[in-house]
Amino acid sequence: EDGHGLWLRYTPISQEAVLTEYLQTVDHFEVHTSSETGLLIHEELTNGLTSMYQQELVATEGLEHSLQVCKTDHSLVKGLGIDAGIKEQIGAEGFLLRSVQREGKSFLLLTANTDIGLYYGTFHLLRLIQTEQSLVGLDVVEYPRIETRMLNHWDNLDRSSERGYAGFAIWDWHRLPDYLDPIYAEYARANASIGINAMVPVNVNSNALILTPMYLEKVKALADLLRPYGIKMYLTARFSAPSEIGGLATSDPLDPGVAAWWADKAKEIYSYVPDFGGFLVKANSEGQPGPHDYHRNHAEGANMLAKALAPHGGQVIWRAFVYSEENPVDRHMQANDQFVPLDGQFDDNVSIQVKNGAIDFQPREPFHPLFSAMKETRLAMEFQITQEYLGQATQLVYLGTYYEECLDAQIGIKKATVSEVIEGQSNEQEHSVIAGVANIGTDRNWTGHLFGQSNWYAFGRLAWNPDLGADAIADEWIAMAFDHDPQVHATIKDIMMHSREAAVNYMTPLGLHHLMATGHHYGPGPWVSELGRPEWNPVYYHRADSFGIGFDRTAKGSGAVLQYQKSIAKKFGNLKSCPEEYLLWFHHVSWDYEMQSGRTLWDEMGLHYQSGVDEVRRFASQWESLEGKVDARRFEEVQMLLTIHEKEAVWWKDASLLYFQTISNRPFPAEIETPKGSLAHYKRLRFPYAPGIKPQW
Ligand code: BDP
Repeated sequence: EDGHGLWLRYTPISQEAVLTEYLQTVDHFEVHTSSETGLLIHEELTNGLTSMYQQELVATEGLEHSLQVCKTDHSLVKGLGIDAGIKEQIGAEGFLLRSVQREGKSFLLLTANTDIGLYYGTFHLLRLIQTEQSLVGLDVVEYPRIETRMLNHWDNLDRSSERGYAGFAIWDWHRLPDYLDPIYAEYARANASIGINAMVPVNVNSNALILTPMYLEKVKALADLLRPYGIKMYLTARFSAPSEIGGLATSDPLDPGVAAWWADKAKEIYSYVPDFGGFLVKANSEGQPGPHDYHRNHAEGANMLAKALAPHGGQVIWRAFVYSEENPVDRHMQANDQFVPLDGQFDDNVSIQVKNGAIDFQPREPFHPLFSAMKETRLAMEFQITQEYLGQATQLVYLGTYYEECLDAQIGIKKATVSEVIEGQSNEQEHSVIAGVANIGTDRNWTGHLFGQSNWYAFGRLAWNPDLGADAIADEWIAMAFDHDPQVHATIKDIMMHSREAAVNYMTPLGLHHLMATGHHYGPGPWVSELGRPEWNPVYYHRADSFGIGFDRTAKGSGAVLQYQKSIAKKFGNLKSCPEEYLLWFHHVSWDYEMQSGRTLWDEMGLHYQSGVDEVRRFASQWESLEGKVDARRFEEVQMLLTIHEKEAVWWKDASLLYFQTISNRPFPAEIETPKGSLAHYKRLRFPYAPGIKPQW
């Protein structure tokens, strides 16, 4: 096995009794819809069931022991007590899976209002079988809690992938529209299996060429292919496109000529892709063009595009990851400073897409204060699936726990959580959006590291239902990605569930952040201090000095903590009540500060680094115990990567602690392993061809 099959391997049922039960429940199926999606359902059920049952399905027709797949308006559904309430509840993408009886015959009914609902229900049923759960007395009502569940690909038109660690981009723009690489359909199916229903194939650092007719032909071919899988296409819109490709003298959003250009462009795009989703925009961030270039604000920019899309039902997804040219007091505060004053001013078809934290996808960040600060604006979540700051494709880090930590965070308004904000207040999920920056590339196993697949999977499952829980999702993924061996399952789960905390510990414990090396972000560089702007430098973030370490964001410091609601600001802003995991995020703390453990901060920090390393060693030896129990190729791949992982964890610990020691002037506690190299050695390391580097503009 090479990992290409993802979580859709459909391995044989491991226990005779379970198989017997399944055969007594479903030994054949009928699909009563003949659309393209209906054909996909047919194919998936045939392949999935025959592969897991290890036998052909019986050739009988008739209800007994069958699975009947049909829409809610089909005659089969009548008289089965499926009322209007359920139909309304499952909506446009949900489904009902129920054991029913008609004329004394027992069968399983899969019904939905749409073909896509049936397709999602198909994968749900197959997942139940893959994870060997009982089908007896089944009664499942499922529907997604978030309307748009999308992948953002940071892929460039030349197939390079910004922050991609799994080879090249899968989108072969050169050979589109005539050559449809089979990987597109495989991609679409994998996404549909976890409910992802939207995608942006091009980088947020955008190229206006994607909006030209030559590329729109290609976009159309891809959109046509994705449609039966329920996946809608969006594009990134370069704000300066009117001047770059439209020949206009300005791209000022308030210029009527510019607005007309975008309105025409939208009309043109819809002539190629009638169900086009809309635009994802990175504006006035890291050198990208935007409304500020014309002294207009984000709302003026976003609304101009929104008005161009509105007649066609399109959406603007405007990113809040702003990173302006002026030196801010605290980069942490920029998004709130720029967006909060605009609350309530965005058009109805605009969502503001906010990264999970205020800095930049760091191994651990408290939730972004914007989630509690804009009550009149639709806020969308942006997670990073690709592991830019979490071990790239050499470290095993399961991110389900990270996503869950953020989604479950209470924002300080009644009992509301971040996920409730994204889902939309008062349960009206219209236009709610959750996005994940994809980790998919041309590598045979899709994600570079086999376990990167679990992050793609976890993102999709949480996007469908933010309450599923990282633990349960890990169980699902392991049961489907590996064979059914309880020891294998338990071992892998233990590794996964501890992996993210381990990474936080050997990289940036206790609230440290942004300490990675320059450019490629591979490995540690806490000493970096000479980059052009203060907030590009790790020293700006850790602020270590002879007194202590950490960024004072309290009222006495930058004041960033005050961007949270009062109760949260109080908790984070007080040294005593601030959770230790965020301590150095919000406070500048003495090296000798007494931690909850009774140790000094310096000692505690060292022990965190060491425990991160120890954990990775434990993962490696746990994995060794699976030799012969996991198929050879995947076993060896992960084994080799764990060797690299261990080296990198040691590197992070050694380089960071040696550097901080030059400032703290304190000895390492006894438990700390002697560093392998010198600080000078670590400072000299260079990686000119590390993957995923951002293109220069
Ligand atoms: C940072 C990445 C950079 C992205 C930027 C963004 O380093 O490559 O362009 O985020 O989200 O994390 O726009």
